[in-house]
Amino acid sequence: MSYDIGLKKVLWWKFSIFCSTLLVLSATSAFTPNFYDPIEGEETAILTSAPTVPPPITRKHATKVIVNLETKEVVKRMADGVEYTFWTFGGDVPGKFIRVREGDFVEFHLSNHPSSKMPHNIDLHAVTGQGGGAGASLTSPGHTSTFSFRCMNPGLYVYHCATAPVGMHVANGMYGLILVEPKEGLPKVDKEFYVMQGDFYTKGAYGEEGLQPFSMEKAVLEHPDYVVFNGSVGSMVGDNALRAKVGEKVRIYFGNGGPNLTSSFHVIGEIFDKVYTEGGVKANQEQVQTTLVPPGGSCMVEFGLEVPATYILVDHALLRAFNKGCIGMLKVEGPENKEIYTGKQNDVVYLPEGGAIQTMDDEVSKRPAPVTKAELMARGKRVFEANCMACHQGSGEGIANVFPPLAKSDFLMADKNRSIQIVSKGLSGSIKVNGKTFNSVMPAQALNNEDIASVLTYVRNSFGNSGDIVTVQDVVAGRASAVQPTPTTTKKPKAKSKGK
Ligand code: HEC
Ligand SMILES: [Cu+2]
Repeated sequence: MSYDIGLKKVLWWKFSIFCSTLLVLSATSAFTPNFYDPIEGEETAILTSAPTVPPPITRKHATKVIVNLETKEVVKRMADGVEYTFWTFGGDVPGKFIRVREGDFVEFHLSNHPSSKMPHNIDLHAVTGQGGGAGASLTSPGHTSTFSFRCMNPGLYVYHCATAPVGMHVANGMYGLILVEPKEGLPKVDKEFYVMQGDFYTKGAYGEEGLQPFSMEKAVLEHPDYVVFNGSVGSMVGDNALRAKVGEKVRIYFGNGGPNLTSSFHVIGEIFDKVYTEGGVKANQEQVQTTLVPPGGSCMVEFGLEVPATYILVDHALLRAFNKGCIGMLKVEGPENKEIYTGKQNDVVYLPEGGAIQTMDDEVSKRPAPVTKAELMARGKRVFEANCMACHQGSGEGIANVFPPLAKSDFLMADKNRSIQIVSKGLSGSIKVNGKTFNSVMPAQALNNEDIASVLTYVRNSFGNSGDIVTVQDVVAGRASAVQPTPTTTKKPKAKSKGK
């Protein structure tokens, strides 16, 4: 008997344990998703405009982060004299930088300004879910949409508008970056910058003034007129240059909004100590010169600054840099370190054959030699325009501190023989022209005697100068008395050297 009761009791006991286990299990999966970090508290994200980055996250737990972002269509400067109607996230291109932490639960509020002509939405590459949030966030002018997502994967992600025609919304500037910081944070650096590249397609050619409409045709052909960093030509040059100091370590969060071009991101004068390619959080390459960043992609680069210089950010597809605007600057100040970089130490005339290399072709030498002043002047003008103007400028005015003037030049007019030697043999070292010191190099000009006679007659009788003519015989005699016009003494390195 007692045995029987005992068995029943044991069975009942086992059964009840089984049931309560089930209950606990089902409760766990239904109400506490503890595969994810528990959300503690709530905060509103600080959003910043390029090149500023929100401060690093010091929080050690996941939280609910409220992001309020507004889409706005604004007319802004594309280049000097050129305006464009940019479609933006937050009023600027690129859109606001969003910084959250792995595990955070983001409540995203996308507002479309009532003045917008278009509906807009947002596809965040950091989102795990339908369309990256695109469908959930489609918002008409004057409305706000809300959706939430969990930051599952740390990384640097592009976000962009995904409203049809998507290419057009992106081409008009609708992109930005969201950084999901890994739980353990990113390595500490002294300065962080936000730089994003984009290509733009305008009806008019590069530099054509006025408010430029978007060209769908050029966008489809992938022939941009502008390729820029941070939304306009010159956004980060001169007074707007990024700034840092020698000894600092910097990180650039670099994104490419495209829509079409892949960037060959490079900083002239620096080497990336570390690159986190493709927006991942693992530095997977070191000592990198140029890194590829595709449209809709990103990377982080880190480098230490050892010497002062103006470092130039470019897309190393260099015609984009020099002809379409893709240039930025990082100005670094601090003490020189000549063990790393000396600056120019010496610059002397290089005359491999003891003088200008003669490239007189037969055609030219068969032409009748100019004799009269009119003949010398006419030929001299052509020689000047082809050979001298690039440095001494169109009216011989020169460029302050770099190229001395020929216009009203006391130096030029004082000594005819010396000027023959300067043109035929080049000139280096310190000279004084109209009271101003120049200490540079003029290369020997590969000109025949007729051209030298002509150009010197021309410059000595133009731009406010007047003197006698320089004949071919003068040139022959001057060259025969060939001594270097200024001895090619070693120049002292300039006091202040500049990086590239
Ligand atoms: C690549 C640039 C360059 C070109 C091209 C050039 N020069 Fe110069 N020139 C200079 C520089 C720099 C100096 C000053 C050199 C120095 O500081 O020692 C100079 C000096 C001179 C001077 C003496 C200073 C003065 O202003 O009177 C004369 C004369 C002169 N150049 C004439 C010419 C003529 C003529 C041509 C064309 C045939 C020419 N240069 C082409 C750069 C150039
Ligand atoms: Cu849009």
